[in-house]
Formats: sequence, structure tokens, C-alpha cells
Amino acid sequence: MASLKEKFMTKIGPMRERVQKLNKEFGNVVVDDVNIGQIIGGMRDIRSMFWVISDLDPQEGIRFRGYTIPDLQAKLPKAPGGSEPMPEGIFYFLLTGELPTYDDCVSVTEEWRKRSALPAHLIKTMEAVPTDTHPMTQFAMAILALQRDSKFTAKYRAGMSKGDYWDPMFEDVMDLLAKLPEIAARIYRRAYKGGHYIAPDPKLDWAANQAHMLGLDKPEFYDLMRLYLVIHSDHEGGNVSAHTCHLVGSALSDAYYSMSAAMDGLAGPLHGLANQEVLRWIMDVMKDLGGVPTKEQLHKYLWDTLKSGKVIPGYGHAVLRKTDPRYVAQREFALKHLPNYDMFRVVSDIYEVAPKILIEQGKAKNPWPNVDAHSGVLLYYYGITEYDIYTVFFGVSRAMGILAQLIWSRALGLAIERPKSVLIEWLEEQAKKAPAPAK
Ligand code: HAX
Repeated sequence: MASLKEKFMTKIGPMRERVQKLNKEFGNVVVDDVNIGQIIGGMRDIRSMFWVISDLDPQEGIRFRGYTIPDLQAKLPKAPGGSEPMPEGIFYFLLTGELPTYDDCVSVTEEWRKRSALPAHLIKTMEAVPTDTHPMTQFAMAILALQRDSKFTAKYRAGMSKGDYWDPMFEDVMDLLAKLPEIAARIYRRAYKGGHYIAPDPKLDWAANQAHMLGLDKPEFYDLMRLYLVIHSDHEGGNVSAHTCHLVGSALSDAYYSMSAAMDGLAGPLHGLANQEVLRWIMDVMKDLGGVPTKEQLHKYLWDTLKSGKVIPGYGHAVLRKTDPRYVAQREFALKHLPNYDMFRVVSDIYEVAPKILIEQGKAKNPWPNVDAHSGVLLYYYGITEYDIYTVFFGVSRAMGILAQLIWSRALGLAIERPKSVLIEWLEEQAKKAPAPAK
């Protein structure tokens, strides 16, 4: 059986050829127009980034290498006794484009286990941070502290050919992914469990070990972690965390710099932090309304949230125009395992009420829930009630996608990113040249 690295090596040559052919022979083909609204409005929908591993359709949602979430649930290998796909499988699949066997997944688990020990300097750094520092800050700092050990940076300094960049990048990515679950668990146990750490269990797969080190040894929760870590792994290239990783990496900053920067973006409330915001908001709803509210009460509460100038967290999306399939996957998990849980009933009722209100308000282009509207309630149910930690788990998962792409970016020799910014005078000049708008 070929190792993941050997398998990946077989994919580099053919992909390089495809990219080089496109660039050389069709580099001048125009594929998109850009208007002033897009330039002012966050570059929305401009097709200007090359991503190898996933694609997001506004109506259908995410496809990982062409596969939907239900496809992956059916086709990716499961851990013994588990019913959700192993994250090791999605990483293998994103990187190589080939569905792994169970043995392939086990070899990734084993590879990560071998690389998982946290260096003493990292532990010292983590212990020096005040425990009430936000978990995402701690997470980004911990990743950055590991930069000291970057193999890419050491090899680059020693002198390395461009064609070889992908190799130490692969090594750094494997080293980093191996360590993320324990870093996340240490942040959690230090902030909320008195610093009583739980050692990893070498018999467990990556996701189950994440659950175990958090202190939640329940097969059902192992499965939730597997599902959670698979579905958050990638969402094409333009979202803030993925784009940040790509942008920073394009300067040949190594995996630690790129990933740490990506986590700073994921920590924004309009992006990954929305999962924490959703839970906080639901707790407020239940506190203010004395338990599970009626739909009439929810209706008023949602309107009050909007009228106070806030967003409804977990709703809307920059690309999606339908309910996020990642929301659906989590809803199905909840219907199977916790159908009568009060907080899940509130989440379900919001799903009935919020889209109608957002449509009536007429501002949000997408009134439907995104991934973050559902993840918190599942974690809360199994005992992770400290919602400030939620985005860290998102980060552990997102690392697999954006770092798989980073390896590809180095393998393909992708260029440093450098879009052209424009001044208001230039935009006004373009506006003057345009035909007068129809009255
Ligand atoms: N509640 C209230 N208003 C909303 C809204 C929501 N959930 N979603 C969008 N809007 C508003 C926007 O704030 C914007 O208002 P202004 O015109 O006053 O600026 C207007 O509707 C148009 O926005 P849009 O074009 O539909 O949405 P954007 O592409 O600009 O933004 C966001 C997409 C996800 C940031 C947005 O929908 C939002 O703020 N949602 C709530 C936060 C959230 O759930 N974020 C997580 C998104 C998924 C993700 O990245 N996860 O990590």
C-alpha cells in the first residue's frame, strides 16, 4: 500500500501539466467581468482564485472533489463501531482526489500519532497565556509557536529548488495536523477543567482522540466529532480563513504562519466565531423567555434582534442561497440522537421562523441557515457547554482543507497573490465612462 505522500507524488505531475497548459495556451481567455459594486462590496462572486480541492455551488452547497456530504458519508471509511466518516479519509481524499480504503485511513491515523507529541517550548508558551484569553487567540498563538520547527523554512534557508517546495510543506502540514487535537484539548482543559489534561489514547482515531482528550469518552460523541471534523474541513477558497491561508502562504510563508493567520480570520463573528455567537444568542433567548419559547415569542425576539441593528447569527451566506448541507447533516444527526432536546427544539423552531423574517426584512440575500446555526447545540448536548471553545474545533477541521490546498499550491508553484487595488477617483472615472443607468 502506497503511503499518503507516495500517492500524492503520483498526482503532482499530471496536475502541473494541466495547469501549465492552461496558463501557457489560454492565459488570455477572459472568464469574468467585475463591476464597481463587487469592488466596493468585498469582491463578492469574482472568479479570481484557483482552488484544487472543493467547490461551492450557491444552490447545492459544498462538493469536496465532486462529492457531496451524503456521498462522503456513504463512501468514506468508518472507524470500527462508528457510523460517520473518518476525518483521516477526507484529508486523504482532498489531497489525492482518490477515495481511501480503511487501511489508508489507519495509516494516516498512525502517521499523525507518530508526529503528535507537543514540544516542551509549545507547552511553556501555552501555559504562559492567561486562562481567560479567548481560545481562538490561544489556538492561533500555539500554532505560531510551532513555527520554530518548520521544516519548510529550514529547507528554504538552506537553499531548495522551487520544484521541491511541496515536500517540506507536506511534512509541516502532517506535523501540524497531528498536533492540533491535543492543542485544542489543552486550551479547553486549561481554561475550563482546572488544567487537568488527559493524555491521548494511541488506540483511538484522530477524531475520537479529540473527544477523549476533551474528557468525553462516549462512542456517540466520537461520531459527532468525526462528522464535525469532516464537514467543516473546506468550503472552497474564497472564505476568509481559506483565502487568508492561501494569501499568506503565497508569500512562501510556511504552514504555521499561514494557518495561524487563517485562524485569526476564522475568529471573526461573521465567519467561524458565528458558531459561538449562535449558542450565546440561543442561551439569551431561552433565558429572556424562560425556556423553550413559542414561535410567536421567537418571531418577536428575532425582529427585536434585527431592529437593534444586529445580525441573526448562523443565518445568511456570501455564496450559498439555500440551506447549508452542513446544517442539514448536523440536523440529521440531532434528529437521530437528540430529537427531544430542548435546545434542539429551539434551533428547529428558529429554522421555521427566521427565514420568513429575513425574507420579510428584505436585506439578506440568503435567509437560510449556515453551518454555524447548528453545531453549537450538538456540542452543548454532549457536555461542551463553554461555547467560546467552539470555533477552535472548527479550526481543527478547517486546517485539513486549507493545508491540503497549501501543499497543492506549493506543488503547482502558484504565484504570490497581488490583486490591484484602485482609488475612488479611478472608480468615479469608470462610472463616468459607463452608459447612464436606465431610469
Ligand atoms: N441577519 C441580519 N442581517 C443579515 C444577515 C443575518 N443573518 N445576513 C445578511 N444580512 C444583511 C447584511 O448585514 C447586509 O446588510 P447591510 O446592507 O445593512 O450591510 C445585507 O443583509 C446584505 O448582506 P448579504 O449580501 O446577504 O450577505 P453578505 O454576503 O454581505 O454577508 C454573512 C454574509 C455570512 C457575513 C452574513 O449573512 C451574516 O452576517 N450572517 C450572520 C453571521 C454568520 O452566520 N456568519 C457565518 C457565515 C458562515 C461562515 O462563514 N461560517 O464560518
